[in-house]
Amino acid sequence: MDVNELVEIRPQERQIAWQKLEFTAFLHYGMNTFTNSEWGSGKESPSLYNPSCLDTDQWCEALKAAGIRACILTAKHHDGFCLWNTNFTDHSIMYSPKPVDVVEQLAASSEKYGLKLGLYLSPWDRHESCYGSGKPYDDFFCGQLEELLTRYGKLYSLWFDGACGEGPNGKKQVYDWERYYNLIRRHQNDAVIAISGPDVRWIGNEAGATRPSEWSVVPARMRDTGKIAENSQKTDDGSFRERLIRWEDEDLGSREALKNEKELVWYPAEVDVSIRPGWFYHPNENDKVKSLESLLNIYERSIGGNAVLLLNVPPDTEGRIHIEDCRRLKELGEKIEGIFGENLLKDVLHISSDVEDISHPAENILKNDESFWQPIKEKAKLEIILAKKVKISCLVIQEQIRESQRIESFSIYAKTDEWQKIYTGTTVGYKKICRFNPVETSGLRILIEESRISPTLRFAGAY
Ligand code: FUL
Repeated sequence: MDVNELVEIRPQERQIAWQKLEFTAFLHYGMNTFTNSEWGSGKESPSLYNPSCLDTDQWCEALKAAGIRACILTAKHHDGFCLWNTNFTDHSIMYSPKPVDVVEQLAASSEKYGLKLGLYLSPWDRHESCYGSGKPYDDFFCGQLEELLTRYGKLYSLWFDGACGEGPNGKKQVYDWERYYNLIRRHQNDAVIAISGPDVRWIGNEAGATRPSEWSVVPARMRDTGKIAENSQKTDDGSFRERLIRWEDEDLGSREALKNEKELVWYPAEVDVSIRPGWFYHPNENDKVKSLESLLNIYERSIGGNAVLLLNVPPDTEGRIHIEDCRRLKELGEKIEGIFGENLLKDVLHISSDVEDISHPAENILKNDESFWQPIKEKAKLEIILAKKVKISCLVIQEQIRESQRIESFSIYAKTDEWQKIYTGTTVGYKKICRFNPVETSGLRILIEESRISPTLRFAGAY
């Protein structure tokens, strides 16, 4: 693959809008919440679903406190129990003691709180009798999907799990993915289709592990739904949630990795990880909510590692987010605000670069808009001189991904008595959070050492 072809691979508008959300939440809630399990059999009675004080406003409030901008609800998990008033099955909330449409409630709450809404609809359905029969199940699934796509306003993501097993009759369904995708594009063209879908790539583990070099330009074969299913969870096994990135999946997008590929795509990564050990709420995990330190670390490595963070926060049997999770989310939000609330690159005396291009000058990186710096050279240096010294331990940089992903390696220097190297990195992409030992500096240099033709930077911030 020639380098000119690499930079021709660019994101769709829906992928850019999704990436800009940065911090999003998963809400695993449903029958499993009430049976204290992770995977239901599909044989559970709807009478078991009975939240005592369902409050989706409270969910949104808890998420907002952390700075989360969107949420994805499990409208139907593998057990087939539906959280909305569907016409296609009576295995739903409508036949439970609490016949309240949760999708409708959450759609209203998320609108009220300014959160985007996405839905998880498990293709694998352990309850539905036509599962595994081919077209009849595809009709059933598309019917459900269409209800979700047309009744609850604008959706930002449709999330299809790779997990797939046999149905109640022992048969396995061969999904008509193209038909599902067409239906989504028809009704919700701005929504991304995630995981078993063409727009958003699963990072490949559920433990919050990330790659040091995360590329959004990857081989088209990564979208193969068969492969995605193969790598997904196959049994209800807690150890799967702890598995990290396998070494053979470490490098998906370097020039070396792509050199023999025939077709490439823009397929950016999403990190899905739970705030607790399980995806669903379990009372015995109330003291196992991840620490602030661990969450902040995941936040910085994922969002600051060219990925979107999808942090799972499971509502409990009352139908509320548990107080422990609420506390942690609030602490996390305060911490993030404390770190990233004020960009210390405000009093800039002088900004310059060694290769100037008048249409994309260096000062564009100080504006928080779509404009960008772009030297017409693979290697380039950008220098920022500050009016007074600042103490910093972090630099955030962003490429203009509309121009593809180009930076392959870079270094950062701080001006103490002399210029001192404080960081070396590889990919940047949508956002890179570069952490280093605290340093007092009156200037910064960003050296782009390797890039694809001509790199871009649209933002730099020091904290
Ligand atoms: C997995 C599922 O099997 C889990 O239950 C959970 O929904 C997770 C996000 O995806 O594949």
